[in-house]
Amino acid sequence: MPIDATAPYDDENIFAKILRGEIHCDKVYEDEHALAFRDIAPQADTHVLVIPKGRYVSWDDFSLNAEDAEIAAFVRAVGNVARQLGLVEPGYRLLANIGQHGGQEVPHLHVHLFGGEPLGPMIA
Ligand code: IU
Repeated sequence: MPIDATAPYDDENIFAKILRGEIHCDKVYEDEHALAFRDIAPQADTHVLVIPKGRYVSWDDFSLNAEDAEIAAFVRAVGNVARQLGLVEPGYRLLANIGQHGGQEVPHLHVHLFGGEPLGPMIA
């Protein structure tokens, strides 16, 4: 059931629990502002989720309410993950689902990073 991108932050969502260390994840990257881990249901050879450590429901919430420095740090972290995984050449894909029409299921902002194989025209 897709979530409402403007809902208040739910501290019991699964990614909040992963950030608190209450639930295990297959971590590939972590810095002060972001965590990246492998998706449990991968849709490509490499499928990683990159999340900010701050309490943001969606891209809408993040872009409205995060400090500029936090936004910059998150964008850098996404790039760092791709470089660390060796995906820059031959390339990769980023995707963020936002709210109902975007099909967002988990109410903590996450960017999907797909790669490791030639990707079709679109992966949702
Ligand atoms: P979405 O953009 O909110 O639709 O994507 C949520 C993703 O989170 C989806 O690809 C799930 O497979 C993934 N995921 C996960 O990696 N670990 C979990 O415990 C749960 C979902 I729940």
